[in-house]
Amino acid sequence: MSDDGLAAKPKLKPKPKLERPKLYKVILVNDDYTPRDFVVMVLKAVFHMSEEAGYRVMMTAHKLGVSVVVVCVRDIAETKAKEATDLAKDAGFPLMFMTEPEE
Ligand code: TYC
Repeated sequence: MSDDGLAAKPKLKPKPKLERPKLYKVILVNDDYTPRDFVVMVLKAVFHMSEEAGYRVMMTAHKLGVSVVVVCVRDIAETKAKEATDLAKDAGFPLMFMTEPEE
């Protein structure tokens, strides 16, 4: 095919750059009052963890003071942290979940 300059050129649409969303950690905080079983129950109910994973995360917070539960987008992290903290509050326990941006 000779190039008469009329051939349709593929349109080069500039691709809008999708920024990768910033990720947030949900952090479980230890306290002296919430029963271990209750912490594991919350981790299973809110974060869909297995008994074993929940126990491991709970024991890490128990021993070290804090433990990372999950890393996800901000909206989900804040919703889950609030849901879990509220579940404990309703049961009369001071259990706390915080969120913080991942470096
Ligand atoms: N330290 C609590 C106890 O001995 C158990 C516990 C573990 C509470 C982890 C909170 O994030 C926590 N009953």
